[in-house]
Amino acid sequence: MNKLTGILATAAISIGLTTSVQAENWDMPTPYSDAVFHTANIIEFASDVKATTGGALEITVHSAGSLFKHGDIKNAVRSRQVPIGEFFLSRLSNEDAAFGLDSQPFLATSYEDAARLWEAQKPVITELLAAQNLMPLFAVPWPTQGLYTKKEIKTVDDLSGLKFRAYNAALESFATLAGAAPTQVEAPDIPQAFATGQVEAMITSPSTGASSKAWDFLSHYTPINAWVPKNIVVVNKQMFDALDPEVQAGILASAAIAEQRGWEMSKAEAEAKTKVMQDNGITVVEPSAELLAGLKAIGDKMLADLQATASLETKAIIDDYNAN
Ligand code: PCA
Repeated sequence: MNKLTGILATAAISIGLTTSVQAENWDMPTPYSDAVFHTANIIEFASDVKATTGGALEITVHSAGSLFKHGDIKNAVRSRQVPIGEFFLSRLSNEDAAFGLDSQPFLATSYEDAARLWEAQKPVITELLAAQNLMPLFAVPWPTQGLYTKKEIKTVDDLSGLKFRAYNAALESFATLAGAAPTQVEAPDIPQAFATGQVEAMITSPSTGASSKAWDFLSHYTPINAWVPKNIVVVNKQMFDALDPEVQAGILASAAIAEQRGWEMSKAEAEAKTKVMQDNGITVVEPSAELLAGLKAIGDKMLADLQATASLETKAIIDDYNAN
């Protein structure tokens, strides 16, 4: 028995699987396609929940924005249209800058940084979400974010005027400050947006580069390693609180395992998916010192702007993170 099966078996025994419970079914909307490791991790989470709750709770995953559009998932959970869902955490930065810190350029750029930042963010985010009757279950990072273009980018000036795909407000500001013209496009719509000329450059992970087959529509990847953003899975607190304590324990045990497994999957992806892109003909270019300096200057400006308006709690996250 491996460690994971052991933990699950212990959880299953501790909740007394012999008692017959009325099985409950939960629909779970997620934004990304089945080809994405986050979705694979969530499908395993759902199967772990079934095991740890002795079949008392079954979660049906609806991927790629098929049940609710990405932008509607949080409110669907909040309003109890669904009990559970996944979304890109920094999308909530318009509610509070605390949610967006993992997308602040060059604040946390490695998995170690990202783990420390999540530790610092978690208590504040938990409280902010609780005020909306939401509870975080687990958060998993994407690999570091790199630059995708149709030509080599040597300096920030080379980005000037490019139609740029964005996925949140921070990336939109970053692109604007770099002189590019951002447009919001959801991940499953990337190939179409490039094919129709709506966009011609983007910043995202090697995972999304590979799952959207970036080689079909661009030629260069520059690993600027600018930030490590996370997806979060949240549950409606009222619906969670209404469950039997044993079922709650099964969900929490499965969530802890999913978080650990997700971070490992993400680490494995970074290199593997960069290779997939290379194998498909994309040129991987190490960023020039000049490009990095220019992008970091934009990050500095964004951080100063963020700190000028952030709440005391959010500023404390940054101080905590920088102190450790
Ligand atoms: N992929 C997602 C979010 C961050 C990432 O690496 C996307 O591009 O939408």
